[in-house]
Amino acid sequence: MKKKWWHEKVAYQIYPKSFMDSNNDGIGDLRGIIGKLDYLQELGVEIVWLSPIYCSPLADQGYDISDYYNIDPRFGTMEDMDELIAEGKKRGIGIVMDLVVNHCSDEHEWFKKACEDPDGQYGKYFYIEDMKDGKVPCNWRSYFGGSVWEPLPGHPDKCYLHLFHKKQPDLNWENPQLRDEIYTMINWWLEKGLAGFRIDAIINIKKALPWRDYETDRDDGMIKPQRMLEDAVGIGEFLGEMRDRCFQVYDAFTAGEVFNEKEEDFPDFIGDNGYFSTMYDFRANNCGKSDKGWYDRTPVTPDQYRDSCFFSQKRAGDIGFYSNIIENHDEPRGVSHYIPEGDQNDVSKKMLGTLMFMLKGLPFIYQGQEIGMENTTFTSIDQIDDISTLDEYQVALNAGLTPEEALKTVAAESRDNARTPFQWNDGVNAGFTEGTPWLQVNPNYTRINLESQRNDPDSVYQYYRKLIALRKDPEYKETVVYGELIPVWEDQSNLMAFYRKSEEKTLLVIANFRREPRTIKLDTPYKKIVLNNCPKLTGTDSEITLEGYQVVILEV
Ligand code: TEU
Ligand code: CA
Repeated sequence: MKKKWWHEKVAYQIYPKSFMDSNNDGIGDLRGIIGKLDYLQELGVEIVWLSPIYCSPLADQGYDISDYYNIDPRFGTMEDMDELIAEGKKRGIGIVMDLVVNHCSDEHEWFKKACEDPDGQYGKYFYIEDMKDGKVPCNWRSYFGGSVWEPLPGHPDKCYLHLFHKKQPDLNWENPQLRDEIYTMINWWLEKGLAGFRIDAIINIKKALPWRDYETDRDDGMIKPQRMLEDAVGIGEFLGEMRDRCFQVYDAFTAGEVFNEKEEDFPDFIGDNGYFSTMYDFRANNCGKSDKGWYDRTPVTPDQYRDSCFFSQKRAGDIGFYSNIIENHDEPRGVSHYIPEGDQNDVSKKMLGTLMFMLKGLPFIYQGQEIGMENTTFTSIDQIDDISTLDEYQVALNAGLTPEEALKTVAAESRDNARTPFQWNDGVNAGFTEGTPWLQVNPNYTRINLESQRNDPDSVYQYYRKLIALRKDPEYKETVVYGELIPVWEDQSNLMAFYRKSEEKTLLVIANFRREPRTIKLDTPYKKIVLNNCPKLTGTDSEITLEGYQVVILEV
């Protein structure tokens, strides 16, 4: 594996709508982010990905772009963006934008023109088909529910494809002219000095053609798009082209949001000269998911968590770097999701953080994770804004759950859990805005907020700073960043332990992933405690007793 400029860094995801509101309209914005750059520098992150801020009707919170070349006025101006890039650079922070090119918005000029003239140039930018006897071309279900086909406005005899929401028409990557448009746009942004892109839902750009029905997986007669992806071949031609014509030219950092890639293609994605620099490891997040919907999801056990992480680690091996996460804007908060109720506290939060940071790969913090933000409470479906959650609520009702049960299941999984405003302090609206926040602040902000943690050496925040500092520490850097990962004691339930081994050093990470204490006999005595999420470590240098959710990094 070739060493890359970004390997040693720590990355951070900002969800702009919920980070910091500078003008009190209730919506986070670019000036809000600029005002918090010093904070991000203090934390120690050097790559910052912004979820989309382009012009958008915000049907899917900006993942429906109506103009790739402009900033949505709710988020700010192009001058603000240029300033953010420049101010970031001064602080050693590279700004990464979201690249959403599987689809655009139905309010994009291209789509409007396609509706005007489906047989013209812009009609070919999309997938537009004739209805045959009122029937759509195939039985695929959109990721957000319902058919992937929607009647084309103004042309009731035609329909267009949308794998996501009907306000997100899929772009036709088979059309070289469309691909040219996209590459020009990417390079226009890179030319501005962006560090790179996070690349949205990218596996979906290659469809299995011609359209065909598959065997249904629910009572609705439809089938999830993932089935079609199994049959789609040739995505590499598009991704290789995009790399060569855009990313490679600028040595840009790219993080792919890749699901459902083919096993044998993995090295092509993130190996040396891969399509992307890195891709997210979603294996643990996907544990317990059900084809039936969120309501049928089962909780992730500590052993499943560990096995998922180790599986991915083995897969990435010496090929490339995964980006490791416990949560993002599409997931519930990691601590609420992976730690049983009653055990969600500073100790278990620090444990999850330590495991994430000590896996091989690029640690990617999601905003608020560093202060231990948790899932919020939803007492009514009206408090939920997210289209995916609203769809899953309907799916749960259709399956026969009562409204109360349906709300309970989707509240635990809702993407809005991660999208509540950042909790800066215990003042009005957690210091996020003086206006009315677009999504309610988590009521626990008086207890969990940055201000109360900033000067507390034992806080989750200060612990994350230590994790980040360890990754940069000249003494440990080589081992933490590049050391081989060797799992140990995998036969012990609720224990996640592994060595990180370089030529100079060996570190041993041991996490007691349960409430009860446990005693562990080490293979060799340890020399030093490098990090500990509890005040002390009981035992001797070769036999230690860990408290519930205690994690230690030992030098052996
Ligand atoms: O997500 C793509 C995706 O496939 C999953 O995240 C999933 O469909 C979704 O979370 C269902 O709840 C990306 C973005 O991260 C997400 O926010 C967007 O909604 C989606 O693409 C469409 O652009
Ligand atoms: Ca604002």
